[in-house]
Amino acid sequence: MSALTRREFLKQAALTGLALSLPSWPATAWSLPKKNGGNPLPLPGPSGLYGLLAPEGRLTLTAAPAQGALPGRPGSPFLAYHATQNGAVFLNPILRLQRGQDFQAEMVNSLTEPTIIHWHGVDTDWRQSGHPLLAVPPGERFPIRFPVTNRAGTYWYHPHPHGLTGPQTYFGLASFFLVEDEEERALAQDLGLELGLTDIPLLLQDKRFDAKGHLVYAPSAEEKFMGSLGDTVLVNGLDQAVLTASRRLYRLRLLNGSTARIFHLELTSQGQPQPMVLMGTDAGLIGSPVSMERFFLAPGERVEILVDLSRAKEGQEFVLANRPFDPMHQEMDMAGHGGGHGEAKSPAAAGHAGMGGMDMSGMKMDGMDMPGMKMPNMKKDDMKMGGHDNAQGDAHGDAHGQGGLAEGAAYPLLRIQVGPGPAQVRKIPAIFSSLPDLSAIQTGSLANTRDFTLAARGQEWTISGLTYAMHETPVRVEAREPERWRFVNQVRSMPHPMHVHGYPFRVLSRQGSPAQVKGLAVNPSGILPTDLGFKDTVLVWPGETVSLALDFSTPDYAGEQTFLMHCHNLEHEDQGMMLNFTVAEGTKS
Ligand SMILES: [Cu+2]
Repeated sequence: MSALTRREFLKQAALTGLALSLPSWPATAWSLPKKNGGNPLPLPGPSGLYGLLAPEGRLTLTAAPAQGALPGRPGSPFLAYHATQNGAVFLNPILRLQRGQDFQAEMVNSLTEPTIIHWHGVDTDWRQSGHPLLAVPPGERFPIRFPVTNRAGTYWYHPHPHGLTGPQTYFGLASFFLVEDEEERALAQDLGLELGLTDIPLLLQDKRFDAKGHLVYAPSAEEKFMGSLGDTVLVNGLDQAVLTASRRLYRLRLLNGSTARIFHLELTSQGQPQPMVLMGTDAGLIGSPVSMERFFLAPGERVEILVDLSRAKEGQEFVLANRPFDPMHQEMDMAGHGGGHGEAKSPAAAGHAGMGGMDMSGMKMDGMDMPGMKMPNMKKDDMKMGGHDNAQGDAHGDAHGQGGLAEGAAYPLLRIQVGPGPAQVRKIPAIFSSLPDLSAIQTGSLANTRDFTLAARGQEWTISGLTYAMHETPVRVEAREPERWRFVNQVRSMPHPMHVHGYPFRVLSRQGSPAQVKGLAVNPSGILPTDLGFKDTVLVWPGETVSLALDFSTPDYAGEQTFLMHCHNLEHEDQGMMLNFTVAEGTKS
């Protein structure tokens, strides 16, 4: 049995093996009727799937099958973190923590393969961060304990066993880890926001279902290289979701929990773009509000936006949608071979293709001005690309659309329907947070600069020419000082969302950005609105160099640390686009 076949076998076993030993989740609770052409958006309640759970004491999180827990998919395999508190039963609870709290839990592995929880973006000593070295075998437990020291923000948790992060996350193991602090509480009160009602976590994940409505995940070699895309986008576990809203302010906390899909989000009403006010990024509030019309959200990233519906009319509909963009899968471009991707299997699939190494952004097609845009359902043959040879890269029209949803296509994610009732007007404050000024970092001394090159080697992705070796530490941070890290993506590449464990970072600059990205920049350094806050995951486009500032003195963990940096395209991560880095002992040692 080859390693991959064996892995596939283990995965299937994980999904079925323990189903009998745990009570099956009542599927009928989620057999939701479609209403107004959509499904009511599941909002986090006091229990159940994605219920709100503020831990009191020590929590048990059991990673286990939860067949039928996915709304409207009664027979589908699913995995979830099971928890109970005060008699309430939760699956994938949205954990709600207060800064300063001592978080205590125990993970129980009731899968049939190793697992471990990564607290994504959360400050934890490396031994608590879900390093794959610490994955526990089936039937075993892992103690979790750390003080919550992060600033308030939308963090999350998901598995991190090496080679299995993609399938375990895909089959359901993921949820939010929301931290609150004084600043956050004051702001929420000011804006009249209530978590679960008007402050809504939205988990965005694309999935693929078979004819029976069962989740499937079986990426081909090509999909492991490119990332596996689903044909249905779920919001909090449900597709075609509709939120019935009041005429007031809403905060949406968007988390891209897909394995590979990048979203390019906009809000429209009656075909017109509507402003979204950026409030926070991966690791908490930004300094001041920024109005945006669109933004990219890559796997692992979070964005918090405010949507003001106080001036909307009763019955008015808003749509949170993916806006067409060039996914820039350029890994084969310019080489003239274009092999390995096969022919486009359908017109829709062609929409996933890269554009022959050319920066399509801003190009004119048939007289149309298409800034950073392509026609998702257009056959290559139909495209006339004046002045460019379109011959090469044609075989590039891969089948990533998988008969459905090309990454750069236009499609709705969530519809918001405005209900009756009086308007409640709240003023958005001019300042959200006393975020440290970026210029202080730029002018300050960055002790060291490290470059990490992102490139393909054959059918695998590498970081500075390396792939993951569990027991090797190719990157050693010897002094706990601020450093500049630069992710340098090749032109003949694809977008890689790079995630660094253990230390939040600030984005200093973007160079060589494609036009569809550059057009969003807020300053001469090329950074985007969604780069303005603290981050833990940053999307690096083909040809781009993204510079980050990391401060290895904060948090000041005790003893030498061994953290990970990796691509958060989970197929890439599982295939080894990941490195260990160590940080030398600090003052606490
Ligand atoms: Cu990647």
